[in-house]
Amino acid sequence: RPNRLRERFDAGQAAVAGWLSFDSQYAAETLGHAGFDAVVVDLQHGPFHVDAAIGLMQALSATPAMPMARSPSLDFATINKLLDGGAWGIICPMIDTAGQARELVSACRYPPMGMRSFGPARGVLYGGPDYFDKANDTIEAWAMIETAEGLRNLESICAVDGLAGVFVGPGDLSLALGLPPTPRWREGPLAEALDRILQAARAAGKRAGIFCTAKEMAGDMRRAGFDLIVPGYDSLYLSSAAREWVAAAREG
Ligand code: 3PY
Ligand code: MG
Repeated sequence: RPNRLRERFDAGQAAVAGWLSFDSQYAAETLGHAGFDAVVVDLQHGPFHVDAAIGLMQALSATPAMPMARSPSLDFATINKLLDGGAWGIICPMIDTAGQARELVSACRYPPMGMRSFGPARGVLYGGPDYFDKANDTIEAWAMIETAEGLRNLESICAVDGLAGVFVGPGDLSLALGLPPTPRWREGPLAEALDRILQAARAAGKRAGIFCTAKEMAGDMRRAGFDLIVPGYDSLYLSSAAREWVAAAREG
């Protein structure tokens, strides 16, 4: 399977990922065919658990987009099940310390580099017979920076060996900075934090990703140099398009 994130990164481009919080294989397939390099199945805020996530990743496997998952938390068992279920990368919320980032990397890697248990289930069906040989190198572990403690420990988190990158949750990060959760990314404390995160990731040779709640934010973040851009999410795509259609029908 082509690793679309790596292809983008190697070409010096940003990767663009979709975000799935609907427990719908049809929605997963629809997003998977929309042009994204990857689609992230969100087990933290999406209203479903691992069993449903496997079906969503199966649906994504039938599309050009790489299946990824946001784990509900830093939980070894759940992360292992998601990887065995075919996730090509894990984005883990609320990483506060380098120790937690090391736990995340360890859960994503087979010994001797980590503690992942062998039993790749549909990972091998999706990834192919060389899954074991390639998994430690190609599976991406991303630590979310979105807490006050995570921001304090940013440099040591970025230094963790094997971490693919840091991924910003701007809603929680805004709360951590004492701001309302709707991100104001262009100026003020959030803008300063984003700049700091980007610089710290660069200095450590890591990638930086960010969840964007507006189209303008996605473009700004790509131009700022973020490597992995998540422009919006399924329910936002649906509600914003629906509003436009309603307006067109009433006023167009
Ligand atoms: C945040 O903005 O806090 C996120 O975790 C994005 O889903
Ligand atoms: Mg968050």
